[in-house]
Amino acid sequence: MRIDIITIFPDYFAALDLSLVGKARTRGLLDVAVHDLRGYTDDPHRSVDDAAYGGGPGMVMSPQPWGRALESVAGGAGDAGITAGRGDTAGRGDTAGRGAGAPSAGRAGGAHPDAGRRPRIVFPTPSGVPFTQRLSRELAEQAWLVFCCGRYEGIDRRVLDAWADDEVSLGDYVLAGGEVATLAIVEAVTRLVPGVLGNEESAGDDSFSTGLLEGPVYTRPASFDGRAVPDVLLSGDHAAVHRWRRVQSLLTTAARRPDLLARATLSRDDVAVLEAAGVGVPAEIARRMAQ
Ligand code: 6GU
Repeated sequence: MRIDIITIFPDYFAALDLSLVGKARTRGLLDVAVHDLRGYTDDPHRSVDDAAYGGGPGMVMSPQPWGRALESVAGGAGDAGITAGRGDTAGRGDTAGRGAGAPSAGRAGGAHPDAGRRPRIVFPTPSGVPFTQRLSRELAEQAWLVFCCGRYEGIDRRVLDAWADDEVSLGDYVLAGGEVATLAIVEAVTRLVPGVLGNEESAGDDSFSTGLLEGPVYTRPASFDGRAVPDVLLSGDHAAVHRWRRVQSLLTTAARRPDLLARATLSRDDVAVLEAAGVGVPAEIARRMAQ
């Protein structure tokens, strides 16, 4: 997978040298390039923002540096000023008629194998749609992602209209910019790329892949500070361990994210566990169970 990141703070992305992502880069599974937006300015002050039309506090990121950066990084993937937004009409995966994406400066090895293909272009923003494990899985199937990190009050709308495939938010709070959000999204996506995690199975049990939160986990020692590991985990009874984990998952989800329970696929046993725990089973589930 190829990942390009456009930002005014390239240093944030030093973290991508570490851990799983760093290892995957070394092993050639990921090709990450970070581009400084100020490198695409044409004034001596290398300015990237200006006052908002219509007034109000805060600055807006100017369209010209973004246009130049995206033209350079993503090639002919923009709509070149055509009226409809890319997200509305541009066919995903449609590469026909789009210019070859020029490999970015500084990328080793000359022409990239993905040059000429169309990237999926993501703008993290608190005004975006929620970033979920489902979207993470979808992005993990792409050969090429471009992340555009906004700052200040946001990026001039015309840049997004021309280039954005996805505008995504991490949650209902406001970060100072898209950099930390991009790091989070890159980590969530790349660990789903085959070969990156190393242990392909562990992604399958994660919170959200089952629609429920994961319950607690334990390792040695069996007693720590007077706190014992639940007996069942030491029993060697795999079926009992499996049942216990499902119960913990249900109870954790009921306590912390009851909204997820309403959408999860629950068995009759699951519903019985929740009722025995005195958890109100969502009406929608109870209705489905009654059928
Ligand atoms: Cl994606 N960006 C910013 N700036 N703030 C956020 C966010 C994204 N998601 C939640 N808060």
